[in-house]
Amino acid sequence: MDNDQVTLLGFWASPVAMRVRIALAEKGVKFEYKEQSMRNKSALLLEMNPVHKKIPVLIHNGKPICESLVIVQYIDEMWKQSPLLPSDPYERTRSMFWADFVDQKIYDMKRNMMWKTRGDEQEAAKKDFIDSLKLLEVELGDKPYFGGETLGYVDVALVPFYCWFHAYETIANFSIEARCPKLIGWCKRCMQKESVSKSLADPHKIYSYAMKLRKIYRLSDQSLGFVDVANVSMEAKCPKLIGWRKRCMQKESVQASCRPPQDLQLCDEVEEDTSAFRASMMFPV
Ligand SMILES: N[C@@H](CCC(=O)N[C@@H](CS)C(=O)NCC(=O)O)C(=O)O
Repeated sequence: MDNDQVTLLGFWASPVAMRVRIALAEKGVKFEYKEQSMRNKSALLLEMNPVHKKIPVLIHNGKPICESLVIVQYIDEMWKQSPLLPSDPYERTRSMFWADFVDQKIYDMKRNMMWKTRGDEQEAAKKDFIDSLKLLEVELGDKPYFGGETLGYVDVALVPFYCWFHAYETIANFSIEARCPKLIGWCKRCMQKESVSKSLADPHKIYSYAMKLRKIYRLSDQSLGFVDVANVSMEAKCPKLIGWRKRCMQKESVQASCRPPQDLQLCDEVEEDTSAFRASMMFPV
């Protein structure tokens, strides 16, 4: 294990990359860090994560592991000291459920709250965000950490977002601490651990980065988006995949579970602008 070659491809402001840093620090694993550009993806990143082309990627002895939660699980299984996931199957699955909740509700929602510029949309996103944090507070209960007495998988999944809170609060004009004091208490407790404090970015740097991103987002608001360009021929682009789809559709189990094409025609008549809708229904299986 001493000869292990561990490399992390990351980006300084990425909460999902911070998860990996924390997990490695908790385990005391030495690693080489390679900062990646999000605009000009390096050949190494494209080679190591050809599917999503995203960071973080952990390269362990030449083998790439992608997706932050998968990476943290891998680290936990590979380096057994200071376990992050419980060994009990039920508790383990429960941790995975809440980590997935963080991905769906905190990571994904951050996009809405930060980049939507209209008042109503932002208010709705803020409410959703606080509601999700409150659910997490309930899950934390009276424990010092989600993992119990020690930092665990859910702690690692959630705590990186703490360094984004200042940006959310300033941009969306609300106080997370006023609404979720217990959760902020937990954030501060986590920050007392070196594995966490050394892995998180400076909240003020994150804020100015977020402001720059908002400017870019506002600009792209005025140009062509996905909905405008969705009216493409999937068959021309992906003939093999369409062949597979047709093969699947010959199976009764699939046919019975999918909307027939005439339904889509009906949708065409009902909806004037169906380009995005049609694209999303193109692969009903
Ligand atoms: N679900 C992925 C999310 C990875 C992700 O979205 N990474 C962002 C940085 S935070 C990225 O690489 N973005 C570049 C892009 O979307 O092209 C994970 O947990 O690893």
